[in-house]
Amino acid sequence: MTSNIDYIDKIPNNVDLGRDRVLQRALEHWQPAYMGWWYDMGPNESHNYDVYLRTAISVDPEGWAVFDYIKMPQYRWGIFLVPPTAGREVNFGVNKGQPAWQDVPGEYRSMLRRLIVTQGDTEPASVEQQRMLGMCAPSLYDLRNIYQVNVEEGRHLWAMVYLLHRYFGRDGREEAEALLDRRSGDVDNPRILGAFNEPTPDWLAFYMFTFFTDRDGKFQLSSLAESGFDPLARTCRFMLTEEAHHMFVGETGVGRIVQRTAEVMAENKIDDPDHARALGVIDLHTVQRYLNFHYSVTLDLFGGDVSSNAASFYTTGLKGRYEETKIDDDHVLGDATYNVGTVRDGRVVDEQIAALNALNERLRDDYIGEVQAGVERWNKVIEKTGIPFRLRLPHKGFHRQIGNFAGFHISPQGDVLTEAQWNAKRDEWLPSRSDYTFVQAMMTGRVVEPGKFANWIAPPRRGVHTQPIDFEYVRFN
Ligand code: BYC
Repeated sequence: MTSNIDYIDKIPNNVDLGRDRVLQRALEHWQPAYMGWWYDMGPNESHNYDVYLRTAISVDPEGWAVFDYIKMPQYRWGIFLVPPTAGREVNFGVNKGQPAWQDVPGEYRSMLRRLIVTQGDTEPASVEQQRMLGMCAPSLYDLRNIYQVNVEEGRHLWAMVYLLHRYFGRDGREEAEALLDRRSGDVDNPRILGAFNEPTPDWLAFYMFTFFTDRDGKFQLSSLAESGFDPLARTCRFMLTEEAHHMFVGETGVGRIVQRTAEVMAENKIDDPDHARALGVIDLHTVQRYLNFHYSVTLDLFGGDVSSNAASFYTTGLKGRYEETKIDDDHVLGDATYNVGTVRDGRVVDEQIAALNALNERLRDDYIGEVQAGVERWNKVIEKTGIPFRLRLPHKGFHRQIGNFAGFHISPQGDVLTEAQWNAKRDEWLPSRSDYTFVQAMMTGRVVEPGKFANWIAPPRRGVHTQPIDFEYVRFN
């Protein structure tokens, strides 16, 4: 690879890249590999499009969201940490009260690296999962939004790779390379966490993913933003500003789909949601099945309900709870307890365990609270049209592969069933092959006329940034 390109100039940053020769050399190797990955695994056939994107060129209010047309391979994937807080301390665990670490504490090195690698692995995975969706976008507005999400996931990968290169030496560089080698869904070299190996085959799945799974991103990043390892905390804080937009895309995307369906049902005086399909919209039962799938797969991302890993991450001060510093307790959790669900004698029951071992479950519960509020907002959209249907979150134990509920067959209502009973209902509860076929058949071509939307989705309330809805968000050249 040629190394006479000035990568440092091309990479907006507030980490003084230009002064760090070791880091520069590492990035000179990694950057071309990243671009190779983007050309192979980034959004399909998009490299020559001009896309109206926001780019972060600094962390201050004027610089973190600069809008302009850009070709995605020329997007300036920058490295940003929020400014340091003077006197910041480790705020929890056995090291509570020590100055926050500016370098990797030697005894926690491998644990910390593993957290950063796991976080980093999800970012390119999501781009890979979504790479074909541009071909069937419901509008230029939505096409631009998915591309925005994709370039920012790319930037989030950069954020983790910066930490690996800057703080972990040779094994950090190896891990950074491996992040570009694994592939979502690959049998031999898959992504690390389950949900990131599932396909995202259509736009309903994409919106569900950005609503549910990106929100796991928010809660995990928030916990890492509490880390005693200050560079990680500061990196994650900046990533969270971008994550908010991804969840917005998901929430409004599903919201616009249910709005369109419910409006068409109301106009045509249809009571039975199953009859909506004939009118070219996605029936609400199918939306519910997608919801059940993405919610349950995302709940697994929080890890086991009882986890000694999570206890170690916390005790050492590497990964906190959601909004750790706002919680009013001792931040050590020596004697505290927490309730986790489990199956006993064929029923779901609560079991009290040491709070330290239940930190994954606690974060999952924080997440569920926020997700529930979003589902209620979707239901308000349906309610306004007068259609009586309501979306629901299934029971926490439904369709779980990780944790106490894994291996059991639990209905959306929380009943423990036999495998045969569960299988008999499977297609009522989760998207079936025919649901996917139906949804994908609706999304065969993309809508490219500015201001036009596919029949199955309502237009958004407003455009991007200061632009109107019929703005030419993508130019195909
Ligand atoms: N799939 O002790 P346990 C985002 C493994 S999303 C497969 O309960 P732990 C984004 C686990 O690794 C946020 N394997 O787990 C969203 C462990 O393996 P080992 C990503 C799983 O460690 C959208 C074993 O099972 N960030 O940013 O307490 C688009 C025992 O598990 C899974 C993070 O996740 C699974 N679902 O918790 C783009 C933060 N769950 O040790 C981006 C960093 C568990 O036996 N990661 N396992 O080999 C962590 O904090 C933790 O690794 C986890 C797991 C919370 C994920």
